[in-house]
Amino acid sequence: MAGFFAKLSGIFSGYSEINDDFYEELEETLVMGDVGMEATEEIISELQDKVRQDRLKDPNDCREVLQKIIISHLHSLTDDDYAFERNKSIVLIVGVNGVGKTTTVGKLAHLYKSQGKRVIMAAADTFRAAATEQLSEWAGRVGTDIIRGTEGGDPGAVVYDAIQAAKARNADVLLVDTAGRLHNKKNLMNELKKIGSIVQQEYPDALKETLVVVDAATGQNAKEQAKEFKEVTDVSGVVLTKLDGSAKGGIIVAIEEELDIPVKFVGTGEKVTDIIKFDAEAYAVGLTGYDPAEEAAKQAAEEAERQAAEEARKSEVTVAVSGYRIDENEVIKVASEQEKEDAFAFFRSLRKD
Ligand SMILES: Nc1nc2c(ncn2[C@@H]2O[C@H](COP(=O)(O)OP(=O)(O)OP(=O)(O)O)[C@@H](O)[C@H]2O)c(=O)[nH]1
Ligand SMILES: [Mg+2]
Repeated sequence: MAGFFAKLSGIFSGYSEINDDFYEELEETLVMGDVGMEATEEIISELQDKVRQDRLKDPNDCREVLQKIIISHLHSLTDDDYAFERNKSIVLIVGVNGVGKTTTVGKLAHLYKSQGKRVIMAAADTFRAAATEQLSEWAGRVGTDIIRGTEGGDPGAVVYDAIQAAKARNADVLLVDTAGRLHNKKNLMNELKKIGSIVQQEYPDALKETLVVVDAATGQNAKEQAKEFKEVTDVSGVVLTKLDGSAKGGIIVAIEEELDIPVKFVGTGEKVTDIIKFDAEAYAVGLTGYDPAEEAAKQAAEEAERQAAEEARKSEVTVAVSGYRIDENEVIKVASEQEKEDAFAFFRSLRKD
């Protein structure tokens, strides 16, 4: 990730004026960072408008503007977007193979369990050998119940059983791990539709959240995958995994801009605690290097320094004034023998003129 973030936030100090080269490098960096052509062009054009309008001259002044523009291209997530966390809910974790679905189930289970919620996992990836084992390991590690099916069995049946268990055990959150690969894509999508209708039928009073997991390292493919899932299921959010190892990360803007799905979680590593809720402001701050909190702290520090300098200057003035005080007694009192002689010599010489 450092690649894109460091590069973008470093551009501003590399130019002494806002010129075509500056815009070009900015554009290239955004595109290379996976922001995508569409969003990049809009962002640059909005920046140019604002620069013209406010007659900005210093590239550094673009940081704040760009930060705000980026935020405006992202969803501002509210509590409503995470309503499933506060209500009885079923969370379907979907995505193609290897993106980090099972790991995300483990991380979310840990997160909610640590908040005192009753969590149940459903191992609905019955297709891949060892998938259920992998989820069972997570369940053991986190300390949650897990509903398992048989390998090659019907994922719909697992979801059905899990819903009955969730009702019987009064679970707060039911997390469903699904397969990333079936015999073909059509099968996969059909399976998800089937799971969706079982949920609708069996658990209508639970809030349904469908999170599509995509891997940051796959760039534009991540966006395409999210799009395909959006077409067949009610995707309510994206989990972007492996942002820790990615030199990019602009795909968040592309997904939100082009697909209009909010990124709700970001995977930041392989550990159970390596998941964060996405925050548009923190993201834009990281990207542009313009940090209002840091800026305020810097200004406060500068003001304190200025005041200290002012105090120092005042006391210097006092010294200077007292040093030149036209008070012979005072001068005599503070001056050394030599200085006294010099003063006398001076006044003597004046007298001679
Ligand atoms: N660095 C990093 N690795 C991650 C993250 N999330 C998942 N992984 C790793 O990605 C690999 C695949 O994760 P899984 O959770 O098995 O992915 P999956 O989508 O369930 O895969 P299938 O079940 O095969 O479809 C594992 O090695 C995880 O440790 C993340 O946020 N950061
Ligand atoms: Mg899996």
